[in-house]
Amino acid sequence: MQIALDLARKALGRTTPNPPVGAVIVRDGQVVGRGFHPKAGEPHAEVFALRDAADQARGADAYVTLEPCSHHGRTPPCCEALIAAGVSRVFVGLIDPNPQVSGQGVERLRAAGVEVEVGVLETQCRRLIAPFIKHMISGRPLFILKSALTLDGRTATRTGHSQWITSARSREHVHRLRDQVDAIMVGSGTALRDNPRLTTRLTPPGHDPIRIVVDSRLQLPETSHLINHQSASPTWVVTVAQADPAKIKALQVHAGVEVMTVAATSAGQVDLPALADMLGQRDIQSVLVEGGSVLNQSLFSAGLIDRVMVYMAPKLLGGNDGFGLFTGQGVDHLDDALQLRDFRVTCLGDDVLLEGEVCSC
Ligand code: AOF
Ligand code: ZN
Repeated sequence: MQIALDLARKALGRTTPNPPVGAVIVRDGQVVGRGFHPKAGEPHAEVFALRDAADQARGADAYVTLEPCSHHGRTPPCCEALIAAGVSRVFVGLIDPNPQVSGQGVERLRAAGVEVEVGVLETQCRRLIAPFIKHMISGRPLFILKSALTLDGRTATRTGHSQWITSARSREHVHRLRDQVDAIMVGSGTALRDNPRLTTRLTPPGHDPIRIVVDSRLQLPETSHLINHQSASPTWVVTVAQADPAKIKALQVHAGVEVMTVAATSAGQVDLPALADMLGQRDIQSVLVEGGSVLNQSLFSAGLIDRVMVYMAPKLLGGNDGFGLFTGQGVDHLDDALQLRDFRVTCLGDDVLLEGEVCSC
């Protein structure tokens, strides 16, 4: 299953609206077939693994990170392909949350005499497709709050200096993350202050996520890299319905820029739950949030943070006047703290990546 997970990860960020899935065929303790789902519309992981295994699939075991499908979607059902190939046992990571499948794949396999075990490396398999699950269940994307922090919990010095808190290795890790998500989002403050490109810079090149700027007052200048910088992916500027039509028009003339309006809160800010619904309707399943503290706080207050990824560097700024992950007032009581589950710690050279899940998906 670990091999199947690694195979599935090859297509992370490329399969939406489908989940990334990996499959391995094992015979007499030897891997004889490997496959992963490369993108929606293409065959599923099992089909590639069965093709790879050819005749050796008969009587073999299959390991699939997600329940084999039972429905006719863009492609025919994988459970039938496994049955036809004569596979004897199927080990499944987790049941497909898609109501068109949801247990029926396993049922169909068992009915055909195939032994099935569900829940193999379930936590890892679930985490891998958390964006798909979140979107399937709620119609909204999974929001990943990402930040670089000093050991004393700051995102920038008191003067706003923030380049760079973490090492080159951590920053490359962030580019891998950008490569694996559907969209990347910042608030207008960060867009103005840092003038980021929000593209994926990797060798070999990765894919650029859709760039989203939350900009209630349409402050983003036309000179911003997000408006002018060439990317294969568009920039979506999200504002409120009351925004100045002349400003909207001025931004929209730029190639690859789309201005979208959503409902406003009573304070005249973009209503983030409404934005989450709109992004879900556009099949965005994962959004990497790269600040700043105002947007982070609004997502926190709206209960929209699903996953947290903090890159912590062994640096201390001192004082109590540096910038934090959030701005404004936090919770009063520890019982109200946002509790992360499935917490992971990864060393990246001298930095540490701390990750955890909020979403119960
Ligand atoms: C699998 N193996 O590799 C994947 C599965 O339109 P289709 O035919 O591509 O079906 C998409 C659905 O199939 C998707 O919503 C999810 O439920 C399942 N994805 N299933 O057996 C795979 N990617
Ligand atoms: Zn399938």
